[in-house]
Amino acid sequence: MTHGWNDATSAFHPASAPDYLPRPQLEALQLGRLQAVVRRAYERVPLFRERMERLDLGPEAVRALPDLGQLPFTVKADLRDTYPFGLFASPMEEVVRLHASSGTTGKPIVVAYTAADLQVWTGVMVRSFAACGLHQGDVVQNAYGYGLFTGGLGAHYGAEALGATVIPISGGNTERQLMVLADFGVTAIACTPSYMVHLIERAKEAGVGFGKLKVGIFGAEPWSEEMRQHIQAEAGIRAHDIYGLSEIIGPGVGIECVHRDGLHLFEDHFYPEIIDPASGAVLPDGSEGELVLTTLSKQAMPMIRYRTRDITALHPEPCSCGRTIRRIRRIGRRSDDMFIIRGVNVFPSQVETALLKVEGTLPHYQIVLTRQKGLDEMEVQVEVTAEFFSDRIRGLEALQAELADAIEHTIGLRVKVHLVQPKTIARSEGKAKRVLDQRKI
Ligand code: DLL
Repeated sequence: MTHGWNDATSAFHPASAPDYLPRPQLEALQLGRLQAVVRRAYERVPLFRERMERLDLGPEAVRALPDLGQLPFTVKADLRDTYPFGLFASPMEEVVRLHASSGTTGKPIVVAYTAADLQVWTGVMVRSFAACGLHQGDVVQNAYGYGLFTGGLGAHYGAEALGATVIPISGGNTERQLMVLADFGVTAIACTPSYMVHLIERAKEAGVGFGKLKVGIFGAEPWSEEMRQHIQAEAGIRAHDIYGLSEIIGPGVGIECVHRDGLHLFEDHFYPEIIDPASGAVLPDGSEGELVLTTLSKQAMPMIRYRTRDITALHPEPCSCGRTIRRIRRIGRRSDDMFIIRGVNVFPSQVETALLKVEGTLPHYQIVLTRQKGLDEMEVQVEVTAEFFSDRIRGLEALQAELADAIEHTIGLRVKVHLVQPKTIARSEGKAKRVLDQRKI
């Protein structure tokens, strides 16, 4: 039997041990943690307590893992409705970090970590990097954005704790990224897959190579198998898919091992269920549905049955890497209307909120998503009012800038705004349409 750490294809790091626990031992650990986290949420977070009381349930209702299925779901709107700190289960003086991610309206959702939560996060990121075959001696260029986004700091702490050398370059400034990649002996890069495709394009144009790069850790947005093949062939590396979400911890909820046949979920900290998005019923392993996650060890912001909206399936079959933690299929789509541009989550409703703040436009708009040179672009077409159109042609540019400012203020991205004549946007086609380029990557 292989335990992974003897397996030449997979680097073992002592922190990876929970990946290989025998199932009964893992399930006993999960149950103990689940009971504790449900109690903590019930005792400290009014929203959880009220919802459970409404169903006549107390924390003692969880006697076995499947009992979790009786508990109410948590959704993104719950974070928005309790903005900013309403779901915290720790007093502020125990919270050592805050991050934020876009919500469905103008306000972001806020997530919190205690010192122990940061250790859990660092631990799952160490296990993620180790699963990609990285170890001390590797040089990691961390091109996920640093700041309120969880990608940058999450990957940073994990790579450092692994013992690797971290280059905290953050996102953007492609010329400098390419220079650092070649000159600093970088062996692994962490960024969004769309940014990697962009780096490949620019490297080609500049006639530069990827030096010692051997591994890429790509996530924060959906990407296809074709895109993986493209990246691997063009950059000469092994591309791994990493999954995570702010509400649960950030990056490091799951990752592909070297076999890259599904993402191993760090089940000792995040308990997965797959549900039918319409009825909410729990589905058996192997069925496609929405991923629901419960944090088993988070203190500052426990999440009970959080509906991720991400569509996948849970695979219990053992993996040839020896890990006993289950895998999920790669995520290609969501059950809601959120889309992701350059790693930033965007809801059409946020764009609408921004547009409605500006006079001279109608509530008719369309978001056009394109992919050029591997980078996702977003353009917003906005219909102007008839009066505005006839009276103030001169003012159109100012209006365009005002709308771009309003959107940037709301979603944190500068996008193109295109004004169109009254009555030209189809009323029935939905708010967002995706126009992919020919290369289908
Ligand atoms: O994107 C955390 C992250 C950072 C993951 C860096 C991986 C790497 P949020 O900004 O809260 O957190 O966005 C979470 O992004 O619900 C998915 O819809 C999507 N997503 C994240 N990773 C993947 C992936 C970070 N590997 C939302 N494949 C999630 C597909 C992904 N979608």
